[in-house]
Amino acid sequence: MFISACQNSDTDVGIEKQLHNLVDIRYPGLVFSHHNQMDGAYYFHEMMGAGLAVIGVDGDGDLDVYLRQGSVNLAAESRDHLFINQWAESGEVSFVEMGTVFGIKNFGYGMGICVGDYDNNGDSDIFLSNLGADELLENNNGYFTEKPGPWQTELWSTAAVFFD
Ligand SMILES: [Ca+2]
Ligand SMILES: [Ca+2]
Ligand SMILES: [Ca+2]
Repeated sequence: MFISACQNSDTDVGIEKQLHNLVDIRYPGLVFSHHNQMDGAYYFHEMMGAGLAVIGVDGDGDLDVYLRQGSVNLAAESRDHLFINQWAESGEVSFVEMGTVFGIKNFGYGMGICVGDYDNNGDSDIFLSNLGADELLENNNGYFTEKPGPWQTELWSTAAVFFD
């Protein structure tokens, strides 16, 4: 994870420069590699990144991280990853990948993600946009189940948003 910070300095030629520093912030357990499943055919979607969401999935007050994966490979490392923050439990920010424990089964080629309480019951639900059928994951006491609906069409979606 990279955080960009700005500082004003270096006025050696009378022009104030803005220096941008990238700070590498690493937390234990938050390790992820995005796979685009490229095979030499140079498909357009292979050059696109994938979305992420910072979301409190388990209601313990610390923020967890959901990362999309760009592959339809069924291997575990090629699926979406849900990293559960251990801050509330241990007092230290560290993460454990627990996607399957929370019901995350995504096998689609991931593009975007948005989070909102679509059913207005107080917990955060997830919408996944894919190259192919999109997915609405309803939060049921911290366990996500896929809801069927018209979003399950074989179209290509990228960004998504819940709004009122
Ligand atoms: Ca949490
Ligand atoms: Ca936690
Ligand atoms: Ca909800």
